[in-house]
Amino acid sequence: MDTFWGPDFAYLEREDPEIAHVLRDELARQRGGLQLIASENFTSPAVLAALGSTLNDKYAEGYPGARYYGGCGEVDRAELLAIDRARDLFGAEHANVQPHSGASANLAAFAALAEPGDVVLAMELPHGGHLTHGSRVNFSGKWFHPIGYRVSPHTEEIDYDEVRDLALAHRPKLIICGATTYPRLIDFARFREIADEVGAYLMVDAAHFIGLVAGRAIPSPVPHADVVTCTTHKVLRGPRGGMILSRAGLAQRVDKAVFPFCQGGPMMHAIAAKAVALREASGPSFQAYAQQVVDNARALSVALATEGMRPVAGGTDTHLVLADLRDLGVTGRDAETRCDLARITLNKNAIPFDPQPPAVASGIRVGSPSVTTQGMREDEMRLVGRLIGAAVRSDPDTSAGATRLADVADEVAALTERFPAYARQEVMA
Ligand code: DSN
Repeated sequence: MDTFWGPDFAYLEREDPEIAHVLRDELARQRGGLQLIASENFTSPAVLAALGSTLNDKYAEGYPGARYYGGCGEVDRAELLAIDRARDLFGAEHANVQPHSGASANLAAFAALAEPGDVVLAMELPHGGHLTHGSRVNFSGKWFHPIGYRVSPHTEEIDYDEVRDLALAHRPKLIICGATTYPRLIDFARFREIADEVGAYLMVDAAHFIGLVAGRAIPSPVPHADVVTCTTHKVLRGPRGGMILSRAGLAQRVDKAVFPFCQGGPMMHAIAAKAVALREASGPSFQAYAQQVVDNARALSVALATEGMRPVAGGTDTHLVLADLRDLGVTGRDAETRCDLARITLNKNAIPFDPQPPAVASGIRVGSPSVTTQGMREDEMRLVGRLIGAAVRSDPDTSAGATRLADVADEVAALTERFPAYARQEVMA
């Protein structure tokens, strides 16, 4: 008897060759290029197995032991394991593992901690924040009253005195720290002091760096925050999804905000996969991985600087580098396109006080989580920096540039062959 009905690629190929083709091509793309999007990673076969399982089929609105459907005994066990593992790994009093994404987790955190119209103090999007931190095109900016803080024009780091001044002037209900494009450490204790001074809740959006916290490579926000929201698919290397950690006193409010306020049925296959990833992240090998992610990002930052791409904020303490390309006279948009032609996947990104609109941007953001999962180290980062520099300087509309981009693509292929993604054949034949 089957004990597990797992991903069967041959079956999919027979049933739906068109979609099977897409899956095959995506695997080839991931294997054949450098994946430097700072928010991506390669999940393990065990995580993918849990995702591709029959837990997908189960409706389980509610929480373990208190569901609105029968037959939830098995999925309850998965969710309880995920909750226990999250609490243990992060030393959190409470964990909710149901948010479908980081944005859903943030919506629920707002719902738990604030009312529409309340003042929320958070980092502005062009300075490294997130859409859900008060952007006018998002619920957070439409339903709440956002006040934005910026990085200092001198250091390109958070100016904590400015944050305090804004907090004292605007008396926010909620203060948010945590960013998508901020390469330096955040002083959570300082944010806690400011929040206490004005009687605000402190929410840390740890989506980008929670994996580094899990791996003990950077300090944890958990002791300082009322609520920590995060994703599970970035450095943490789990399934696409979200999670909320909180103080015990906020547990009920957080749980009710996730379900029934923001979401209906939880994705039990994703929750099982979160449990798998949290277990993987709790061992010493993940700590070594997380430290290597930071070491690699630092090496990449130095290599990009050597190529004339100025690291914003002077470098990095985390998994990502934001590089200013203005000295090369190339926009972020052109750099992204050129790198793509050389099989280097990264994203254009606004730099602080960017003179360009976001769709053009003056910078690129690069991250080390995926290449570190492939086993690359500092030597390879120096090579990757050189390849990015060569690609960014090559204009594909000239024959010399097109030739150079093809040469870089060959060098990328040689590198990824030495450090293959998904080398183990059990993922897909
Ligand atoms: N889209 C994510 C990122 O790339 O940073 C944040 O939501």
